[in-house]
Amino acid sequence: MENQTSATLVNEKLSFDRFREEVLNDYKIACISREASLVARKEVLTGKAKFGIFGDGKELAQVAMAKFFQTGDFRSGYYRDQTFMFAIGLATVEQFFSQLFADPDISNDPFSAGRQMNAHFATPFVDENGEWLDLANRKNISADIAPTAGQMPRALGLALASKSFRTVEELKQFKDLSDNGNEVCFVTVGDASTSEGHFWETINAAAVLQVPMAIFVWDDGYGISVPKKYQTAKSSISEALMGMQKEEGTNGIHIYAVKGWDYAGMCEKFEEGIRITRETHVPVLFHVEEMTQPQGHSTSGSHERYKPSERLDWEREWDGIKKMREWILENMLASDSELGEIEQHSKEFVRENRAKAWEKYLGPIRKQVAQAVELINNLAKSLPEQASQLVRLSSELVSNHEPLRRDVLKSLNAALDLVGDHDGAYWTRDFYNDLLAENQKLYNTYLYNEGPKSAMKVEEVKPEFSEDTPTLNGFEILNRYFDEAFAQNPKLLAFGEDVGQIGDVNQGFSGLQLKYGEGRISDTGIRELTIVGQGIGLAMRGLRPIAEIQYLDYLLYGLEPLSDDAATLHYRTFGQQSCPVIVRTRGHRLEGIWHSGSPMGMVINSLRGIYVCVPRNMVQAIGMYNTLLKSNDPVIMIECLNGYRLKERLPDNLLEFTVPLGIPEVIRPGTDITIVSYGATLRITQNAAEMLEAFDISCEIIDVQTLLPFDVHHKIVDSLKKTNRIVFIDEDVPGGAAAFMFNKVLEEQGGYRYLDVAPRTITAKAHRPAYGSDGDYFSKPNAEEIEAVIKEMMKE
Ligand SMILES: Cc1ncc(C[n+]2csc(CCOP(=O)(O)OP(=O)(O)O)c2C)c(N)n1
Ligand SMILES: [Mg+2]
Repeated sequence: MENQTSATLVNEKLSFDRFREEVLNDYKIACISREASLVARKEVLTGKAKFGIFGDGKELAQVAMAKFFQTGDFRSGYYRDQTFMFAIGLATVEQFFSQLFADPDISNDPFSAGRQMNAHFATPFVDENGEWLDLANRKNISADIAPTAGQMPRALGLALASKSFRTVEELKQFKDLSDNGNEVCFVTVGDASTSEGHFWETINAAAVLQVPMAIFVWDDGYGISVPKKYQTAKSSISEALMGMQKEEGTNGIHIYAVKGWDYAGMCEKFEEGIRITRETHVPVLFHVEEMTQPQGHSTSGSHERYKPSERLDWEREWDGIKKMREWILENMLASDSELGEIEQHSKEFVRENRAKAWEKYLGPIRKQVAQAVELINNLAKSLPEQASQLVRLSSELVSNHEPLRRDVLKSLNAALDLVGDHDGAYWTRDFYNDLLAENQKLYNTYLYNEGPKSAMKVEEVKPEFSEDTPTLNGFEILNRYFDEAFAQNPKLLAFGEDVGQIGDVNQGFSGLQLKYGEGRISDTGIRELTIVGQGIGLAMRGLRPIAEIQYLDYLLYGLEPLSDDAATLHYRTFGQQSCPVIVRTRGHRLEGIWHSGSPMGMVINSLRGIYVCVPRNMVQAIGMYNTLLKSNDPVIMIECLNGYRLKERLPDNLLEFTVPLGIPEVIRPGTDITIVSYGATLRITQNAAEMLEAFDISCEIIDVQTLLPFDVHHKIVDSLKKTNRIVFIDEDVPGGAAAFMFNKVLEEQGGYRYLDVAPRTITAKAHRPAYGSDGDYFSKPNAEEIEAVIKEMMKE
C-alpha cells in the first residue's frame, strides 16, 4: 500500500515536472517570438528591411495550437503565425530575420528565397525532381499569400484530401501521402478577413463536405484601422456563424469561443476540438477573442492614430504574455526570477540570431562589392583619362554600408559606360554578365516547373488511327477518355457543378460517377472560388484534380485563387511546392452577354505561372490532358463549347498520345497570307479562307493550340517569311489575346522584318456579345469581315 502511494507520488511529481517544463518552454517561445517582433520592427524603421508584419499579441494561442499539430498535418494560414512556426520547429528566429531582409539564398530563407514579404511561410512538398515528398511523415505549411482570406479556398482542398484518402479505396495505397486521412488542415485567419466572401464560401463548403479543418480566427478587433463593428454581424464571428453549428443528425461545424490571453483555456479547447475533427472530419472553428496588437498592424503605420486610448490601455493590460506570466506565478510553476531569466535570455537569443541572419545576408553582397571595387580600380589604373571618375565610382560603392545587389551592378554598369569598348574592360564586363546571370537565377526562375516534371519536357506521341477507328461526337470521345483515364490513374478526381450525377452539362463524365464512385467524381455547390481552391489544395497533396468551371464566363468568380495562389505557388516557394491542378472549362462562340465570352486576355495576363490551352477540338484537348497529367504544371483547359457535337475520329492510343505545349499547327497550308488563331474561331477563319480561294488568295491558317506557352520554336514567323502578310484573329476584346499574339510574333520573333503590308488583328467588339445569332454575328469576328480585311491587305 505504502509503496503504491509513493509510486503514485513519484508519477505525479514526474508528470507535474513535465507539465511545468512544457509550460515554461511555451512561455520561452512566446517571449522569444515577442522579442523577434520588437526587434524586427526596428530593423524596418532603421531601413534594413522594407516592410514588416508580426505576430505580437497572438503568441499564446499559437503555442497552444502547436501542441496539437501532428506530423502529417497541414497549415493554411496568414502572416501572423511566426510563433506557431517557432513552436513546431519549422522556422528559426534566424530564418525569420533572413526573410525579413529578403535574403535570396534558399538556405537562409527556406520559405521563399527572399521572394515573399516576411512571415510568409512554407515547407517543401516536392523534391528537386518534382516528386512528392512523404507528406504523411512531415509537418506541412502550404505557402502563405498576402490577400486577406486567400488561404481559405486552398484550405478546403487540403482538408478534403484527408477525406479522399480515408474514403476512396484506390487511394489507400498512398501511405506516404496520408495516414488514413488523419491529417487536419489548420487554418488561421484574421477577424476582419472573415468579412471576405472567401471565408463564408469556404466555411459553408467545409460544413457541407465534412472535412477535417480547424479554423482559428485571430480576433484582435481590427482590420488595420477598421474595427469589428464595421466588419462582422453582431461584431462576433462565432455568433454570426451559429446557424452552422453542427447538431445531432446534421452536418455543420463545431464552434468554440476562447480568450487569446487564456493559455490554459485554449489548450483545453484546442485539444478537444482538434481531436474531434481528426476523428470525425467535422470541421471546427475556434474564435480566439480578445487578442492584441502591441505594435499595431504593421510597420506601415501606428495604431495610436485610430485606436482610442482606452483600447490601447486595455491591450496593455490584457497582453497575453503578461497574463501567462501572472498565471504561472499564481500556480507557482516558476518564480519571478526564473521568468526574468527566460525573458532576459530571449532578448539575447533574438539579438544573436538577428545578427547571424544579417551577416549571412550581407556577406555575399560584400564579396561582390569587393570584387567590383577591385575591377573598377584596375580599370582606373589602365585608363588614366577616366581614372578619377572610376575611382569615384568605386569609393562610392565602398562607402555604401548596406549595399544591395543592384548597387553593385549599377556601379559596374556606370564604369563600363565610361570606358566603352576598351579591351581592359574585359574582366569587368565578364563579371557584370556573371552577376546578371546569377541574379536572374535568384529572381526570375521557377515560374513553371523546370525539371523532369515540366510539361514542356513531355515527348510528343502522335495519335494513331486504324481502319476501324470510329467517328464519334466530341463529347463521346471525351467520355471514353475520362473513363480510361480514371481506370488507369487512381489519383484522378473530378468535381464541379453538375459533374457528378449527370456527368457535366456536356456529358464528358456521363456514367462515370456510378462507375468510380462519389469520392472521385462529384457534384459541388455553385461556388467557383472554392471549386478552384478545392483543386489547388488537392493537387498540393499529391492528387490529380480536374476542377471544372462550368462556363468560361464564370471563371471570374474563381480567378483570384488561380491568379494569386496557383499561378504564383511554384515561383513563390522557389520550386518547393507545386499544384498540378487541371481547371477544365468551356468557352467561345455562343451567344449572349454571358455563356459566350472569350476573355482570353484576362486569362493570360492574370495567370502567368499556369498554362493556358485552347484546343480546337476534343482530340487535341485529350492530347493536352495526357501531356499535363505527366507533369506538375497547373493548367486551364478551355474546350470549345460548340465542339461537343462535332464528329471526330477516336484515336486508338487514347491514353498514350500527347499534344506538346507551345507548338502551333498549320491546319491549312497557303502562300499569300498567314492567319493566326485558335479554338472555335478557327472554323470561321476556314470559311473565310474558302471564300478567298475563289479570288485566288491562298491563306495559311495556323492554330496556336496553346496561348501559354506560345509558339516556343517560332514556327509562325517561318510562315510569315513565306507569305509576308499576317493577321491575328480571335473573339476576345480588342487589345486582348490577339494583341498578345501580335506582340509575340512581331516583336519577340522578329516578324516585323518580313512584313510587306501592315499587320492586323481582327477581334470581337469591346462590348460583350449580344444575344442570338445576329448578336453573335455583329459582335464577334465573322467570315465576311475576315474576307474583307484580307482582300484589303492583298491590295496594299
Ligand atoms: C484582399 C486584400 N485586401 C486588402 C488587403 C490589405 N490588408 C492587409 S492586412 C489587412 C487587415 C486584415 O485584418 P485581419 O484579418 O483582422 O487580420 P490582422 O492583421 O488584424 O491579424 C488588410 C485590409 C489585403 N492584403 N488583401
Ligand atoms: Mg484583426
